[in-house]
Amino acid sequence: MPEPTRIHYRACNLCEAICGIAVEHRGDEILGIRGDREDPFSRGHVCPKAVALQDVHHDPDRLRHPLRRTAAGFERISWRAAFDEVGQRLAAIQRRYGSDAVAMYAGNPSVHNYGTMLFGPRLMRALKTRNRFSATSVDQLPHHLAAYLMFGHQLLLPIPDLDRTDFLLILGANPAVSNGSLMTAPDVKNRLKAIRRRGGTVVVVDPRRTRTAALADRHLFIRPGQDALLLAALLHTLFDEGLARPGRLAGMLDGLDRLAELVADFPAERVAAASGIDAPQIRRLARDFAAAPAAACYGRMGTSVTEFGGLCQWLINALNAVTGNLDREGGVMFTRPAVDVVGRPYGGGSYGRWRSRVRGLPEFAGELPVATLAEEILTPGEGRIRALVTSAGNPVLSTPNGRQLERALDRLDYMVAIDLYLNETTRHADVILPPTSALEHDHYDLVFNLLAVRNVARYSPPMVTPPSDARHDWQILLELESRLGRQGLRARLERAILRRLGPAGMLAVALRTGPYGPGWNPLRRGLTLGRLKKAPHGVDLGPLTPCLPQRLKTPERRIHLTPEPFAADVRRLRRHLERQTPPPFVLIGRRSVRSNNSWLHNAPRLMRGAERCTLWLHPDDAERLGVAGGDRVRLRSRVGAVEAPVEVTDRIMPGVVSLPHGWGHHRPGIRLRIAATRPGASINDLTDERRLDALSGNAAFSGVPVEIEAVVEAAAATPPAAVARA
Ligand SMILES: Nc1nc2c(c(=O)[nH]1)N[C@H]1C(S)=C(S)[C@@H](COP(=O)(O)OP(=O)(O)OC[C@H]3O[C@@H](n4cnc5c(=O)[nH]c(N)nc54)[C@H](O)[C@@H]3O)O[C@H]1N2
Ligand SMILES: Nc1nc2c(c(=O)[nH]1)N[C@H]1C(S)=C(S)[C@@H](COP(=O)(O)OP(=O)(O)OC[C@H]3O[C@@H](n4cnc5c(=O)[nH]c(N)nc54)[C@H](O)[C@@H]3O)O[C@H]1N2
Ligand code: SF4
Ligand SMILES: [Mo]
Repeated sequence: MPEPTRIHYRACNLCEAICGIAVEHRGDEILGIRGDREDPFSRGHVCPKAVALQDVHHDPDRLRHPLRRTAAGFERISWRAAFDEVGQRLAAIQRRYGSDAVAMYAGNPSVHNYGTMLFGPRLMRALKTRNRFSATSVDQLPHHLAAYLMFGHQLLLPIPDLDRTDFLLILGANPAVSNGSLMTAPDVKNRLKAIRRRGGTVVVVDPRRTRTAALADRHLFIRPGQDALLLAALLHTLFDEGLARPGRLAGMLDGLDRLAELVADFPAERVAAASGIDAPQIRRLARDFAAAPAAACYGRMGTSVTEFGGLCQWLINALNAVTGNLDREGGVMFTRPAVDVVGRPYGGGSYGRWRSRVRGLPEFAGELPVATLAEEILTPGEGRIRALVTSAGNPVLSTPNGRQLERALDRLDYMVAIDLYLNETTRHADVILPPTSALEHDHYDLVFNLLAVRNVARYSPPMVTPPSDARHDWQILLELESRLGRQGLRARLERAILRRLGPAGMLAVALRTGPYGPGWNPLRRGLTLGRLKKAPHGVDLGPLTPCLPQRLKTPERRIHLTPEPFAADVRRLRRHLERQTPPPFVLIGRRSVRSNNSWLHNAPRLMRGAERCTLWLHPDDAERLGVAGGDRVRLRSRVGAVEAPVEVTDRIMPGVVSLPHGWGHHRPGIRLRIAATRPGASINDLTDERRLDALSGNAAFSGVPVEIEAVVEAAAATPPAAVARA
């Protein structure tokens, strides 16, 4: 008898918007994916990427068995053989060279998979290595640093109260394309439009006129990497014009006067030239922000991945606090998720407890900046990294100077990758351990419920049962931990219990003991996993509510407005302002609605249409270089060179060029047949591992100086993809 057609409701886990989706399927075969109209949070919204869940699940290139590299290429091996080999090789390297000889890198999909979230950190700890890395240090690390130093916990991240704000100032974020980040807000475009519909204002500051800018009242072009100057000038204006009014926060703030002193050198008139925004515009922006009944300043990637990422996130928090908009309805607020990781006694953060061996970069929350990974492998001496575990990451395409990292990976004694694909990074591994696809496991948004503009909760069961010889990420991680971690009776018992509980059992306990749970009292009602299972469209737990000072994790429950590391770093910003000699061209990135970092380019439906890996160039610059749309140019930075076709557009500032990240699928030996047909070039063959936010160690992708030249006809014989500098 043919299987009946069913509708399976779940959360899309591809990006931070966590849209509810309805998957029509017959057994394992997916017939269609649409938005779940009954989801109270996402209200039927989906983006073009949702279908990738289907494409990835059915992708013939997706790995379904462990692979081992041999001289003749990768061969299939059993799970047992794979685990045995990995366990023995990593243990032997640690015995011989010490724990730090094995490094681990966790990529972005880790945070979209609660099994990985619960078991990945355990493996990291079991390895007892100081060489832990993740995509955090090419992304939101400055946000965590600011939260840790100002509010006492790295995850106390202020979230814009999007649905109630009267004034939204967006710096370096493009939610209309990214669907929001550190601001989980499905259907974000309509939420942005609603601000203006109710009489509010949206201002976007970006070196590109983005799709988000198109939805705003005002768009200001800014020179890449200069947001810290703009923010300092906004605060300066507030103090200068008597507009600093923290309101009910006044009694919880430490350092208001100090803040005024620190921004004293940055009047709007002084930063105008460097930022590219004239002084009256800056002053007007500060006044409008201060005058709004409730306002939220929100800065994301464009502010975070700069040389002053830490200062930016600090100044953004300060701007919100000084105007009384922190912890205010319609301002920026803290969430109260059903599984409250902030309430736990551990994991609050740490800073600078140790430094990286080669460059002395600071640890944050137990991790080192990934921009230093390659040199930690390549630089000889005691403490050199000799083996690497990657989990859900593609650092060859996603971290600065990917070419250098490729060279480094070839120098490792051993590498293991937990990944769905044989790609630019995992091709360097000795063993690849592929987990189940998203539809084969259950799902709960441990991270994004913490970052959502409303308190919500939703549990998604697996849609299909995985094949009997498949392994989930958490099972792979736990198996490795059991071979590499402590071996005492207690440790073994704990792992045996966790193996039985799995992520769902752990979730059940966390929900029961969480802020909405009944605890262990059988008579009390409250949010349990059982109740979530009966609510396939999710449960709405209400809007964000003020929670300060109770929720602060600083010793005296006070807000530190001027933590010393930031105060000291202002000196660097001052020097930067004095030393402005802009290079002829600076490079920034770009995201596309139909990409997801590096890993959805094998989804056939997302790859249709025009070439996307193009270089955006302003018409004046195109004329100066003598190139037109479709011509190829060569870009050169300190670390390398790539070629790309030009797209001429006035949606970018003169002197600024933009190339998307996540491309460069021309590398030999990968198994991504669709991606390889349109490989594009990797922007991270140009980005520079030495350009960092010196304070946090976050990569400074934005504003990389580049030289550009037209590719002359004769050069057409060279391969169309990227060419590394010798
Ligand atoms: N120049 C430049 N570089 C950037 C950025 C930029 O804007 N500009 N953005 C940065 C940002 S914000 C981020 S987050 C990073 C991302 O950096 P990474 O996380 O290193 O890269 P991704 O492209 O997300 O690669 C994810 C990998 O995980 C695999 N994968 C997908 N799902 C799963 C799963 O469920 N389990 C396992 N085990 N594997 C899975 C995919 O096959 C892929 O290999 O890139 C950063 N790099
Ligand atoms: N479709 C799609 N969605 C995604 C992703 C994806 O790859 N594709 N990736 C996901 C991930 S991992 C993340 S972290 C989020 C990121 O989410 P966002 O931060 O919203 O996304 P970006 O497109 O990186 O937006 C950064 C913006 O900053 C601008 N910018 C660059 N330099 C500067 C600068 O110096 N100053 C200012 N003010 N602006 C600058 C860029 O032009 C860009 O518009 O998106 C997530 N969602
Ligand atoms: S916006 Fe994000 S969560 Fe929503 S459907 Fe698209 S990829 Fe999935
Ligand atoms: Mo990210």
